[in-house]
Amino acid sequence: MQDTIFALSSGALPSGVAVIRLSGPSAFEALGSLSSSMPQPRQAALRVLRDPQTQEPLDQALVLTFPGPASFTGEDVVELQCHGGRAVVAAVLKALAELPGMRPAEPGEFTRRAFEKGRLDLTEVEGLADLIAAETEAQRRQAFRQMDGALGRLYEGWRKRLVHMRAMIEADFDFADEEDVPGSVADTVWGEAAVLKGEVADHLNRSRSGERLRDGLLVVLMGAPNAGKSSLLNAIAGREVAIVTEEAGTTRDVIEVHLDLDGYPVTLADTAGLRSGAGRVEQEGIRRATEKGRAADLILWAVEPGGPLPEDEGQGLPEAIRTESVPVWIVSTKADLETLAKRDSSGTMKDFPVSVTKGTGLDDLFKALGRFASDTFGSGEVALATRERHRHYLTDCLAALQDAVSRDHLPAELRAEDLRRAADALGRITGRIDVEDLLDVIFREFCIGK
Ligand SMILES: Nc1nc2c(ncn2[C@@H]2O[C@H](COP(=O)(O)OP(=O)(O)OP(=O)(O)O)[C@@H](O)[C@H]2O)c(=O)[nH]1
Ligand SMILES: [Mg+2]
Repeated sequence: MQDTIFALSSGALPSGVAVIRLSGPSAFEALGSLSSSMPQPRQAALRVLRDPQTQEPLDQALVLTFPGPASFTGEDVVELQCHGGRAVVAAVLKALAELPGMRPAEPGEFTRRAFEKGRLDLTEVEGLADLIAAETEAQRRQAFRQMDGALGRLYEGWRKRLVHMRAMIEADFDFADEEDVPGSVADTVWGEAAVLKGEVADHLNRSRSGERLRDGLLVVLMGAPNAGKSSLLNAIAGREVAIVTEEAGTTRDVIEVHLDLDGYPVTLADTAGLRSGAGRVEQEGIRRATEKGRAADLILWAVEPGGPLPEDEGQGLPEAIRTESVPVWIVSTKADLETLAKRDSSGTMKDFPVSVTKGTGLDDLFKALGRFASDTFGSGEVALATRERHRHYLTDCLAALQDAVSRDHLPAELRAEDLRRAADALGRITGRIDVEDLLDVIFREFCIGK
């Protein structure tokens, strides 16, 4: 018989209310030991919670019961809504721990039980983790959709189509000798497989944007020393995050701030100014800056009046970044100092004049960044793959479909095996198939009590 687990499921103490959750076969019995009588299922009731040994009152709480299997975990679940004092919660948790069959929950264990009882598939579990971690509106929307099963339904729908295709091929073998089977069923199947292949490929192409939404867009500030990068970072962050001095070569480490731009998550990174002939520490800073720039979704090239442009050899964007073809915008800093001529000689880059001293131009830059983010993430209406894990198995699925469709010189049995591989890859994303090794990694993301 499984242990009954319990944990504080609400946040840090002290708080107005603290929710302690119990799940497992002894959950109702435990509630019976702490309080006088059981409430109706799923109806809140006020109860005095008492120490089972001394009968001393511990707190007065709203209690709720959710009989399995129609509960979050699929087991009997009890929720105690206590007062959120540290000593109150400690006393209730201690009383629970002393009851037979009860033990504190591991991180993510409630959700893991929900998965094991088939209440959630793995994509829904991941969506739930993302929902708890969501910091911006767009992240919340994406996570909610995934927790609600949008991604799982998409993959499950594809998997069912593959199972159907295989069944059709089997049927084709069974009835091959009979006269009245029209044409070759198999031909239709390979046509369907080709259509599905196209859908998977499209979905995979968009998956980067789903992953980006989880992690945030990376915008990197680069430019020559003293161009005003750190001043810009501080102005955007609204606080003194980075050190600003008139000395060239102030910033060495990469300094990141997390921003919420129109609901989209953006990480803005300040980096060391690029120049040759720098000392050892600064050189390391420049190496880190270059590395960051290569991973960027967008580079903001800061240039003070008369400073170097991205395309300038030697002082401009390092070659290693140019080959990555990251989009670059120019931010013409210190616009208060002189009237700026348009300085992008090619005329293809956006150019934003800003003055941190006067506070001008920042709004336009903000708005453009917000548009950049919303263009990158799209409308957000479709279910997107959100993790490397999804992309990995989608790639397997696509390769298997490619084999199935292209290997038309091989017998149908072998091509049907390709379809099975494609279906299995999808099953691994939803957790229908053999993912034991992954579970610890996925559930470890959760906090205790979820
Ligand atoms: N007049 C004027 N001065 C500015 C403006 N922005 C920055 N500065 C000055 O320019 C100098 C360099 O600014 P930083 O923000 O440290 O420049 P940086 O690009 O981060 O420099 P490094 O970290 O050395 O690469 C400082 O003295 C700032 O006060 C501005 O909008 N107007
Ligand atoms: Mg700096």
